[in-house]
Amino acid sequence: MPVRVGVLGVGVMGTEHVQLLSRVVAGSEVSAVFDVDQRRAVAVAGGCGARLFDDPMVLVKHDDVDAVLIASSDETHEEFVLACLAAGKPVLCEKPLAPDVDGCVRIVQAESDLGRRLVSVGFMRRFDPGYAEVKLALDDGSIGRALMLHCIHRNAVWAGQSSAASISGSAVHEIDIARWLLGEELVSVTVHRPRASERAGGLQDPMLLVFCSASGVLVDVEVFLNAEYGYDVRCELVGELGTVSLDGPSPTVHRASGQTARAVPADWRPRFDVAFRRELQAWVDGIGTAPHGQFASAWDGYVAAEVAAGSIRALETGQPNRIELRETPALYR
Ligand code: ISE
Repeated sequence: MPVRVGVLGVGVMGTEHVQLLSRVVAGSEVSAVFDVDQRRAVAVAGGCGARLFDDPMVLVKHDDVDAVLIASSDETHEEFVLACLAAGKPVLCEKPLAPDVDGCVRIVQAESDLGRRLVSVGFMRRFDPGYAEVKLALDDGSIGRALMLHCIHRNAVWAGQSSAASISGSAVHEIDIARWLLGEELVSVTVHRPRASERAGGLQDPMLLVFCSASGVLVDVEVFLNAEYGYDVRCELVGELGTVSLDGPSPTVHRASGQTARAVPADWRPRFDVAFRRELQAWVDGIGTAPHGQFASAWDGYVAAEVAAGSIRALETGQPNRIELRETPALYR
């Protein structure tokens, strides 16, 4: 029997997930779809043979839904994840787990009270083959102890609401991947504000976030969301014996007319295509058994939100900020 997935929200990411779950991932089908935009929901449900729901809470509880994928707008995430926990159903929630730290804490509390792990957060970079190799080079000792991590996060265009939103929506991926790669927490942050691009509509773009990890590794992150030329994510981990870095922005090199060229993807979907496939396959494979250890848990979702909130404070005050985390509940230790 395939795992029957109900999808809440079929905008850009939800539609992408529906296509992968119904056509690419082995052992899954999309059985139910909800979206606030009925026309969009009808089109997506029709394309994959799913049943259409006009109430997300009815979808979550329905017997034809074994697991739920949340790709709706950020402000709905907490309510939907809590409903999945109440129904005892595995849930994969796109980042952010909740729009603010308190919402994440409520989810962590609800899952802890339940006493079993059902929540995974869609930090898909953990399933990217390039990042996996960076992690392996650190874990197998070949580059020695980590000293510095240099990260770049560029979007082609971004019409965001605020400079803070570029931290909570984009830099948050760097926060999660830095914790995952280094296997330790980020304990302080400073945010530098260079001259802003005139194309950034008054937002602070670019910005440079500098974190320090618990053991003293320095992590610098350039976030530049109106970089114009394409979607470009880079990462180099510097160790005592060598360095390891992502080779990007795309895997293929063209040589013609006396030039060497690599295409730059337009956005994160082609860049992380393999990661999304592997993430969804791992999630489907883990349903009914234990969640795959590579997934960000609800606790990781909380920590990412807490570090992002600390970074936003550092952006606003211009001062270094210490990041204090709550005590890790037993379920996540
Ligand atoms: C977008 O919302 C994402 O989640 C992408 O992964 C990220 O790289 C991009 O900057 C965000 O705007």
